[in-house]
Amino acid sequence: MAIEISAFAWVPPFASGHVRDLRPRWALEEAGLVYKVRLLTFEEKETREYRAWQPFGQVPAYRDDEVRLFESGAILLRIASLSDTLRPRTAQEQADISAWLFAALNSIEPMTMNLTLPALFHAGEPWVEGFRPHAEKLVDLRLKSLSAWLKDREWLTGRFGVADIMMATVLRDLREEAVLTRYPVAAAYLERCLARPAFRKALDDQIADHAAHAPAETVN
Ligand SMILES: N[C@@H](CCC(=O)N[C@@H](CS)C(=O)NCC(=O)O)C(=O)O
Repeated sequence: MAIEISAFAWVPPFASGHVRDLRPRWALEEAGLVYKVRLLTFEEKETREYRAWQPFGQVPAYRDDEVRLFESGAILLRIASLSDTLRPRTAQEQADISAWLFAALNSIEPMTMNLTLPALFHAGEPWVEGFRPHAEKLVDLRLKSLSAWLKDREWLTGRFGVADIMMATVLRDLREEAVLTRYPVAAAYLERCLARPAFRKALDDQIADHAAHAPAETVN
């Protein structure tokens, strides 16, 4: 199976290590599947050819011998289906993995982005500080529920899988936020996920790709 994913050749330093191709990279490393990374410039993501693969001009996109698709959640489910270690073994396990993967994307990520993006992209604008307590309260509510679920569990479903990869990449953006320290169960779960060698490899590879393609003016 010839697997290829897309990623950006370079992003500014604040984003390096956080771009969403980290998700399929991590899943493919867990699965032990061989894959290629197609590195794109910002101009290439606008081309007709790339938009036919990823209609929004975003990364990641994915293809193998049988399918091509986009959206990191859909990609992780495809990778799981190809992997002896990540593949669900029962209908209920498949349902649990889908439910938790969508929960990470749809019930938690919008809240975490509300909290982190204003400070990143609107720093200094007058509305940001006023919005922050509201955003933090919504994250707080979600972390409370997640912590209750994880209390006596090592992973979201019976064993480590792509739902955990998705949840960990979402929660990771809260690592600098005080709100996570109020939820030690969720924080410990996150660190458990990030301690996996496959995460480290995916992270190092993404950062190395960006470093290798940094524009000359950004290199000291
Ligand atoms: N829902 C998409 C989001 C992908 C996404 O936001 N990718 C960002 C990088 S992390 C991107 O390509 N941004 C460039 C753009 O939107 O033009 C997914 O999960 O795959």
